[in-house]
Parts: sequence; structure tokens; C-alpha cells
Amino acid sequence: MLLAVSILTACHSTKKEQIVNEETVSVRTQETEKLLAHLKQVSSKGIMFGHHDDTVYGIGWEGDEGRSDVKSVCGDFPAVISFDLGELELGNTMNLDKVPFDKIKKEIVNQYQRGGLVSLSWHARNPKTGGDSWDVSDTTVVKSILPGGDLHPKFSVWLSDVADFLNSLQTSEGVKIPILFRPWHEHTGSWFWWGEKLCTPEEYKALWHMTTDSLRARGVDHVLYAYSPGTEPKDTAQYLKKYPGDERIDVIGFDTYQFDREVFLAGLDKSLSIVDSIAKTHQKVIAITEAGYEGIPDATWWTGTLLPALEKYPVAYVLVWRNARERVTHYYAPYPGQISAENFIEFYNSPRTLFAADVDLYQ
Ligand code: BMA
Repeated sequence: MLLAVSILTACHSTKKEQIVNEETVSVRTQETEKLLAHLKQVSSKGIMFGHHDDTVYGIGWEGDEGRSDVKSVCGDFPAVISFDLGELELGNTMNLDKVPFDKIKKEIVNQYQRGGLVSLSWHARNPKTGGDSWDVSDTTVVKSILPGGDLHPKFSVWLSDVADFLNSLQTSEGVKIPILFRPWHEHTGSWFWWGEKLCTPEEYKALWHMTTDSLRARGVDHVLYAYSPGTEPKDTAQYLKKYPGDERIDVIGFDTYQFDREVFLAGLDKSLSIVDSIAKTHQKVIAITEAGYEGIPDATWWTGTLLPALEKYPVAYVLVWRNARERVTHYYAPYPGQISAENFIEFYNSPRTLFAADVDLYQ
């Protein structure tokens, strides 16, 4: 049973809420607790719209101050913006998609100041082969980085680099910016080195335990965690097969992309009904952690397909993937002139959708 007590710690720089549970003690900053409380009830107001790498590049531009394809179309920034930490672990100054980490830091502060949510994923390199996240040539990678594995020391340094980056995310007044961290995603498919066929449920859970314990031990107290498989699980038991545990996860969701409309809608509904039923019994927030229709070739996709599919469920946010400036057809949000741009304005105007100006998640 969870015994939750609020304790104002002796440390006066940040007030902290301490949640004491039989197994673990987790400490989160006050801003992070506020964020979680908002996320738990935001779906009663509407669904937040999110976009990956929204303010760092878009179609035909890169690095322009204050620019966003979403804002250029509808006049506001997304309520959720995500970025990726991939290649931070190599000590690089830019991530795997060539976005400078300094720019990511600035944009995280900007999104926090708008009252919006920042989510971070981590397409970490393969620590064993030296390949990328998609290198699935070796099925012992997860095992080898766990405590006792030969690559554990190396991977511990990677985790400490992530902790340092997270701890550096602060306002000029020294307030740590709450982050929704979403590592080890889409693990129900087998395309990442931490994927379904690449490790056992015990190893996958241990990877999460090691990740969260290591960050916590390094003072990361401003992070919520999202569990984010694909749409492969067919029922709640399959969804929870590799679940790291309620005390480590705050948001449950899934990633899903449209190829065939009917298949997309059926998968979305099935996965939403699964997370909805788990969220109710486990008191978790639901999100569609990644979604989209590459190139948005359907002029009415936003209000004709996406929005009606979500309306039955209390979804906190839906986040579409990036508008790649380096891959001509690889975009998921509209830009001025794109064929779904007008329909996106309708989606934006719907009382059911929330953008940055509609939310204030830290008050
Ligand atoms: C994928 C694609 C890749 C990108 C990766 C990480 O879905 O967008 O081009 O490198 O995500 O952002």
C-alpha cells in the first residue's frame, strides 16, 4: 500500500514532496509534482498537441529563433515538444539528428516558460557493437550492460552523462525544469537493441530499474517517466509483460503510425482501450507518445481521422514526429501550404485540442 506523505525537506532551495513507499523512496521537486497533477486532469479540458523537434527545425528552415512549423500554420506552439538525447552518450555536441544540445537546452527553457511540457526520448547507440539504436545484430546487449555485465561500467558512464544533462536543465533562477523522460520505447517490436526479441522481460525491467535508480542516485528529482511500447500488445497482460512497475512509471502510452487508415484506427482504439483500463486501476496518465501519418497526404486527416479516434478516451497528449529538414517526405506536422494545413487550423480551433497558450502546467 502506498503511504504518501508530504514532507518539506530541510533543504530550503527547493521544496520537495517525498513519497514514501514500502520499497522505494522517490523525491520529486514541487514543480514536477505540479506537472504530474496537471497531467492527471488535463484530459478533462482537452488533448494536448505535441510535435518532436518543433522549434529547432522544420520544412525549409533550421535554427531560426522563435520559429515552428506548427506556429506558422495555426499561430501557437505545441503544448508538448519533444527532443532526443541520442549521441549525448558519445560526448557529441549534436544529437543523432544533428541538433545541437545547447539549442535543445534553450528550447527546453522556452517551452517551460510557455507552461508547456517537454518530453525527451533517447535513441542511444548500441553500447556493444558501436552501431546505432537500430543495430540488432547482437542479442546480448541489454544483458551485458546490467549490473554484473561486462559493459556495465561503460553504460553507467552513459547514464551519468544523461543525469548531468537532465540536472543542467534549469531556468536562470535555478529552477530545475520538469521533464517527461521516455527511454527504451517501442520495445514490443524488435528494431531497437532493447526490443522484444533482444532481451527477456526480466532484463528489460532491470534496464528500467537501473536507469531510474541511477538517475535518482545522481540527484535527478525533476523527471517523470513514460512507458511507451508500440501497438503490438493485444491485451493488458501483454502490455504489462515488461512493465517496470507503478513506482517507476507515471505516463503509459504507445507509439503508432498510419499506413493504412483502417488498420491505424483499429490499432489505435485497441491500444487506447488497453491503456485506459490500466490507467484506471494503476492511476496513470495516458498519452499517445508518438503518432503520425508521414507526409500527411490526407487533407482532412486531423479532424477526419486523428481527433475523432481519440475522443472516447482521457488522453493527455498526442505527439506527432518530426518535420525533417534533411529528408524531403519525412514530416508529420503541417507547414504553410501543406495540403492538410487548413484542416490543421480546424483541429487547432477545436475546443478539444490544447496548444501552448491553453496550458500552464507548473502553476
Ligand atoms: C526516426 C526518424 C529518423 C530519426 C529517428 C530519431 O523515426 O525520424 O530519421 O533519426 O527517428 O529521431
